[in-house]
Amino acid sequence: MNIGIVCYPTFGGSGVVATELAKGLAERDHDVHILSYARPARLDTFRTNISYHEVNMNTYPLFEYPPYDLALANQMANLIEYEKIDVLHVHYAIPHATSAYLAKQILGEKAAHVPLITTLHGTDITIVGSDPSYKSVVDFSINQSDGVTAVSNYLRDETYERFDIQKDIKVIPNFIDLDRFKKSDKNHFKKAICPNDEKVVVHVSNFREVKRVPEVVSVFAQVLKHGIEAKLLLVGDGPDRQRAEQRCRELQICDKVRFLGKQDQVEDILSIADLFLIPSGSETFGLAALEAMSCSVPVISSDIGGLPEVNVHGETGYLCDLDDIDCMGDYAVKILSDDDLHQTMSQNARKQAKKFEMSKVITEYEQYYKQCKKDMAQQIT
Ligand code: GMT
Repeated sequence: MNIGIVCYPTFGGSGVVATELAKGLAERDHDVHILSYARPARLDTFRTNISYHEVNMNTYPLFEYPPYDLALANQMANLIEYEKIDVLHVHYAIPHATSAYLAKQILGEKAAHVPLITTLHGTDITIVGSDPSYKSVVDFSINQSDGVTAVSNYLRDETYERFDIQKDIKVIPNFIDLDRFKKSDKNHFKKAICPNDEKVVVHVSNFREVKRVPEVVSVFAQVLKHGIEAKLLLVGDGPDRQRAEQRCRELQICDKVRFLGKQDQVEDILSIADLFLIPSGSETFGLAALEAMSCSVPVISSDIGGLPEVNVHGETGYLCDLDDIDCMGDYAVKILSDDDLHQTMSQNARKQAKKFEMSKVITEYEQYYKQCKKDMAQQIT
């Protein structure tokens, strides 16, 4: 198949899922065209059957806000007309699903055989998409898609709850490359970071408010309070970094906390981790948790959104009520001070990650593309 994939170029979340899907499809001999405003972080090396198309936006003195969605629609229409794509798959509804609808309208009959598939990822539904300033457009664009998928059961249910959706939403979960994300020997790194063989607690995110990074620091402080020698590695960057640094200063634990910034090889850091913390206020799936689990790292998360579909309480780690720092601190101490429990949970984490194995999920997407194409062909005749 000749597949168009539209995504954000981000280091995490939907950008990663879309790019890894593109790479997986290309390995199966599909031709893939990726459309984004910058080269996606995970599109690292040249591949013969992946073409990257950067969305070109002409600025003009009148535009205080250059209309990205229009430039995107224009380029999508070109992709359909000149690259002859069979399927247009957009990741994150805003504005991708809307631009895709417009592209198809522009082409009319010429695009009638090309299904528009929208994958809902998270805040496009739960936060920004539900905001009154976007809600009607999101509702409309989802309903105009020929196929709709969501990355968790929670997100599917939440979409039906918040919007007036007439379409079937198929759940296709996020996935993991088990060969890349596995525990490997990084002893030199561990020695450099933890010369006294301290335990390693890790958090990875884009440091937005919803990720609760200062709370990660507070949970970690409880670990130290219980006399456990440990280091906290914070991976990523974003708006809440300063608040997290401030929390370290308030708790006087800055010497135990390392801010590593954005990193490409997260699996190397996860390889030396003993525990992963993800106390998010909203999380439709929690890809970062899955990456940790695939590296055999137990997870402590908040009990919200799609996280319980990934992290199983008492098996792969623990789930606590939102913002219950004491609960997370107690469980962190429990895991880090009991070697047998830690080993069992590490093994369970890897086992659970295997349920989200990449090739299985890519096959689900391939089958869904075929199904949507078939349905469209029937509609036309
Ligand atoms: O909102 C974000 O953090 C970004 C967003 C995205 O679409 O890039 O992340 C969401 O999608 C990820 C991939 O499907 C999920 O693993 C995240 O849980 C989800 N984030 C939130 O719901 C906050």
